[in-house]
Amino acid sequence: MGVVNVTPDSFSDGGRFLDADAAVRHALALAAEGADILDFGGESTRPGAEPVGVEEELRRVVGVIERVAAAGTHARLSIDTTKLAVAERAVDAGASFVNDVTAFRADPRLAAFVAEHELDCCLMHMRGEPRTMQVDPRYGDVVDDVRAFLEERLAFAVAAGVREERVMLDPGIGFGKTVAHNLELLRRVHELVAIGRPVVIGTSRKSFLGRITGRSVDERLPGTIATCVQAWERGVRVFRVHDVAPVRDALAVAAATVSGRWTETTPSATPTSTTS
Ligand code: HH2
Repeated sequence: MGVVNVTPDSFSDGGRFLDADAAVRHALALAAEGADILDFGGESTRPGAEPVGVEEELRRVVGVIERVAAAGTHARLSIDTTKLAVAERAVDAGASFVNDVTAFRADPRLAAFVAEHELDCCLMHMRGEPRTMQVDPRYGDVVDDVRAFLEERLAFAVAAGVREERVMLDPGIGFGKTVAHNLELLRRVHELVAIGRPVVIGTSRKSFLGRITGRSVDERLPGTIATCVQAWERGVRVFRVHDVAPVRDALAVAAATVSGRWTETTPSATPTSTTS
């Protein structure tokens, strides 16, 4: 899942793709790198972020989704929103997947909308809301608490008519969690995989990687890859990342190493040298 943030204030790439042309180019580049899902967001959820109004969120994402859909990519188009009105317009524009970081809590009507239109969705765990979520987060056992939350939200979605096969679950790395909570969730992510739905993780460039490595936000790809490979080994199959090609390569090699099977791939661009 490649991240396309059409925002001025996202934590790692805010402002880079606010311009619609740049966002469309970026989305198509991520698809060409092998993203199977493109996740478009018009509202940052970074800690402390201020909410964005419906009109502004629509203005940022709808035209971009329309243009990417018109370009005819193989990738599914996902709308990262908590608002029904945004999901409705995004689906009209070509999206078929709803990624809701509140797991249908901000707007419970989203569940019926997803059911009615037979969309796929990702339900994520978050403690509190972005403005305050990093203020002294506490859990009993973080994995048990997140698991219970995700099971409850899955049951809510199913009761609203969403087919279980259409739901992915996400522990919400960095959403109301300390470094220790994030690491515990990753170490025991197989306990969430055991719920029986595909698990999504979004560790890409997040601050806990910077806390461990001392690296700034655009230097966290190696840390991101380490978490994706480790989570893949524990059963995670969907990775929400900013850098699609390097993560795909790392996962392809990890998968080949574990299974002993691989698909022979011919280099698309053979490096040229002026001395040979
Ligand atoms: N993380 C972010 C946003 N949406 N959705 C899911 N399912 N899982 C995540 O971990 C997740 C998410 C935050 O990352 P980003 O979109 O890069 O930043 P921002 O929220 O500042 O735009």
